Amino acid sequence: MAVSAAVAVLGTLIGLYVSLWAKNFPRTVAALAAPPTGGANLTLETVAAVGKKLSPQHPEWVSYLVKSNGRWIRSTVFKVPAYSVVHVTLYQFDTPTGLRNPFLSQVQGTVGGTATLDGKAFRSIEPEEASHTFAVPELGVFVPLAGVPEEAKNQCEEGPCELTSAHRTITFSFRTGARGRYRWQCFVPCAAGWLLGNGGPMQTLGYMDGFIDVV
Ligand SMILES: [Cu+2]
Repeated sequence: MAVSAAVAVLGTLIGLYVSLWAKNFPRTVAALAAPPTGGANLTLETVAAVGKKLSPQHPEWVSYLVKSNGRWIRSTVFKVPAYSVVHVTLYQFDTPTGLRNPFLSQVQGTVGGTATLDGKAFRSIEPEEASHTFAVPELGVFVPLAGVPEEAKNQCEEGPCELTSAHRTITFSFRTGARGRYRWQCFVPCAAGWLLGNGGPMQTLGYMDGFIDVV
């Protein structure tokens, strides 16, 4: 009887894992066409706490959001065209956590090998200033995102954040290649309260990592 009970409990747990977590996939958001270049525009933001509206289960989790039809959506699955240039504008509302690996504080794999931070071109930042990274390892794209200073006034407490709150603006472009699904992720251990900062939102699709569907 004890064995049957244990098997039943385990079966229920596996069922819950599949139904509540493994099948939980954010909806895909298409990047907007950028007609003169034949590419696409992707507008993202990072928030220190995603908020109840966008994540009732985990309102305090750190997250990326994407702009779709004028609204901020919690999704990390983006659709972009193949063999084109994707122009990314990223509003960063979170404060620094710092990178463990300084190699990732360099801009790599973008068009021209650079990005802009608040309107100024840059090729690297101080590793401890990083709040998040936008990285697509299979495409060689790594962009470190400098955080809002800890002492900044008017910080956004929970997402979705608007541009009236303290933020940094990062822009960069990268080229896509063949069709396929490419993983992207943050490499800053930004999951506060988790072991080594790498649990929770760093491991759950829809917060600090996702996919780029090149179609
Ligand atoms: Cu992050």
